[in-house]
Amino acid sequence: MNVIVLKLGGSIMAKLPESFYKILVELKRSGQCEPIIVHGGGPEINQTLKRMQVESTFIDGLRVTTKEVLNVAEMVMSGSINKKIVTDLLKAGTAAIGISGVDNSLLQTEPIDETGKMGYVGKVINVNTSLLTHLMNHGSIPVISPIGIDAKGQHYNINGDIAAAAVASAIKGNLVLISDIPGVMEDVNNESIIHKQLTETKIEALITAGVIHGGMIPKVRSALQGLAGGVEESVIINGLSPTDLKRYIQGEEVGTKIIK
Ligand code: X2W
Repeated sequence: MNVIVLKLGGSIMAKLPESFYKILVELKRSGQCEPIIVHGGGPEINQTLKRMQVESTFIDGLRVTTKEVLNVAEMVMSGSINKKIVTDLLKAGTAAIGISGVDNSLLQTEPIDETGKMGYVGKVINVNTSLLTHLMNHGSIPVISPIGIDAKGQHYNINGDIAAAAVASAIKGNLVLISDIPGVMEDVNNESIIHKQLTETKIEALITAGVIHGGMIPKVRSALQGLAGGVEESVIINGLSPTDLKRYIQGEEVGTKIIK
């Protein structure tokens, strides 16, 4: 089974053209890939917290998660965002089932940081892949909200890129991080080039040089984490050009491939 784990971040979801889901469904229907979607929702969580006048802070790109913030993250991601993606997939003509990492303990989680300074932020220690295989065998695309659960039943907020890398590692699929740019870009002699392949050493050098910055940092780090965890291939591609997804699945060189 050619499983691909697609990560859709909150900022790209609002901009994705309808044809993105249509092309994905066509690729699934023709047996070219078996997709699993893991989503985020950072901007939507920010908006809701702002409306509720709850402050939130980030440490190293991760949201410090109090009980109140956790409730909002779960409500927003496992509720409206998850069901919006399921609806878009149904409209594109496929069966899709939205779940969170809590359902059947899909994402078994532990606190990411023992000192407690991050609050309820989790790291994935195990993925219940049998649930995913079951859903795919029934012809459905699993759509996963990155909320995890520990052995005692406590829920955790997990960064979407980290959750996607854990799912891809566990299911031995390819990790496809959908972005709103064509890949990792750099200005060379006044020309914008796309890095077609990046190794860990090159990535660290580009981060130090400030070429890779902001939201691209957790993306490339998750891609590397995925590779370390057994993912065959990690790639960053442009969701705004849906044919890029098709070209990637069909073996063409698109976006930025992250290799060991
Ligand atoms: C993220 C989960 C959402 C996310 C948060 O609360 O924002 C942590 O930082 P994007 O849209 O993929 O960035 N969780 C722990 O990852 O959303």
